[in-house]
Amino acid sequence: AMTDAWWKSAVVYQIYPRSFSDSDADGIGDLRGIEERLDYLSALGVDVLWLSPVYPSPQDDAGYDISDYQDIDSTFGTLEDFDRLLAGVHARGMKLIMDLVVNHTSDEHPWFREHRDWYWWRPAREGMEPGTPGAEPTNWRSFFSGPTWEFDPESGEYYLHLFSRKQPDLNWENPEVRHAIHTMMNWWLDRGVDGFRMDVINMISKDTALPDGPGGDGSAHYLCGPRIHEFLQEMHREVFAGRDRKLLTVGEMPGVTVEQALRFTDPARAEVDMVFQFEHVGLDHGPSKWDVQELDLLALKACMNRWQAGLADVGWNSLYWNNHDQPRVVSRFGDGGPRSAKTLGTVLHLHRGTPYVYQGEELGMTNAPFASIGDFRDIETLNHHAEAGDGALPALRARGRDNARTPMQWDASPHAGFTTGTPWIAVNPNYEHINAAAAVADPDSVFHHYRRLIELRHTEPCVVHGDFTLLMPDDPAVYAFTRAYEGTELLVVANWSAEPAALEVDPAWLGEEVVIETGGGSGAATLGPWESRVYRRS
Ligand code: TEU
Repeated sequence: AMTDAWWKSAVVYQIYPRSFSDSDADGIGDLRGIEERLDYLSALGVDVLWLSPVYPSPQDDAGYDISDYQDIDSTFGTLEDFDRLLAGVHARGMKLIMDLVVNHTSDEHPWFREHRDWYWWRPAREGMEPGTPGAEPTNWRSFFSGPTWEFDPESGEYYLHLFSRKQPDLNWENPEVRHAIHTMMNWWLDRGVDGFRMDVINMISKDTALPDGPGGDGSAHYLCGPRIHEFLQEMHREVFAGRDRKLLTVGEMPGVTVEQALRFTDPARAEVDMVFQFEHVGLDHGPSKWDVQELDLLALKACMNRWQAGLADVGWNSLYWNNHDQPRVVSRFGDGGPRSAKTLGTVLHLHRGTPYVYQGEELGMTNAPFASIGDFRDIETLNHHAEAGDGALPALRARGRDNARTPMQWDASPHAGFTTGTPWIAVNPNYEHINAAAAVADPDSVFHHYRRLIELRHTEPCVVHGDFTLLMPDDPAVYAFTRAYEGTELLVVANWSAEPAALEVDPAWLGEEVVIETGGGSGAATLGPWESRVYRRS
């Protein structure tokens, strides 16, 4: 069986390769560029690297539309480059997990032409003229705007795509599909890869009747569908069970609930080690992510508390604020400045679960100032703009996925040292003061704060195993909680606001050792704006 639970004390760093580091001046990050930065990642102290997709792809959805699962897109390099990178990662005692995107392939994958029954094909709706609006087999809407069915004039039928029309959904009901995926996964594990982040993996089981959904929302018929646990348990048997080395699997599961996550991550069920849930990153928008709203800290504290309590005894949490789909948390939940970046990091990393650091989060990288629609690159954003027009620009700027995809800011040289060519997307102009070189040189930087948080997780068992108890649950500005394990207690207090805040905790704590802090306080019982502290007593 897999060597259990090593990942409970691990920290994962997500690399978005196209924006990380460009070694050949084509303006796009690549594998050799990552290899050149391994010492930086090692210095930060992370244990696992998660690479967003680097497989051959037409890049319709930035590589999440794969046309060959067992090669490297020439933009990023070659399989030899990959093997050298993997060796470099392992030589530094780190692990590398790949992004597994198997709910759908690219429409340019040979499978789409060779195996019609590996996908979802349906005739037009009863009594409707094929190819006319409204004739789609279901009323489901795509994550990228428009219907989830693309008409194929040649066959007179439609194929299903929950995402872009160039991302046809695989039909997991077909055992040939499942076998082909397992074979591919084993090929990567045999190559030395240490596991997978599984893209929208809770969408692979659909209600085969493909019924309509309320107002076009078909999600009840494709999220955590009837055979999802069966498929994941079969995958575990066919791919992971026989291997006796430290592996990590994390399932990305939009819409997953605590109760469902308990089943997915219960080790006795042998499905996945942890999941990415989306409740906390859904609290500051309406039914659509473009309905921008302010975060209510009380709702966030209640949500995180529910996930901590729900998986306290069985199962395991992932912990994230950022990824390549989310706006930069320091701009979204913080005030854009370094102290709030440190405090958001402290709050997240002191929860019980495995933390994920997204490239640049450790520098306090911020959302970018997209002046016009021409500055954006992401299909989700461009399709929404095509529907909603320039009136949507403020929402696109606040919540567009490109905020996370501007180039990693390495130093104050042109293009932030990301490339000596022309970057595929503009570098954030604030790179002159927010960059890795400056951060590594400044002991008070966000980088060193994250390094200390990671070091604390590696040295303090209470961070990994400690029971979580939320304090001051009704305080609208202070996020406070304790962790307790085998006689050691930690108290985390954070002022999630721009105003000083009174600290209503047992005063005995205020004389205890402070293990990590941001500074900026105005006295023991008062937290300064965005100030946080972690006390320890045993
Ligand atoms: O994202 C899953 C997903 O649902 C996202 O579309 C997310 O909910 C949305 O973007 C929030 O704004 C995964 C990948 O992370 C994403 O990059 C891909 O576009 C998507 O699946 C399809 O592969």
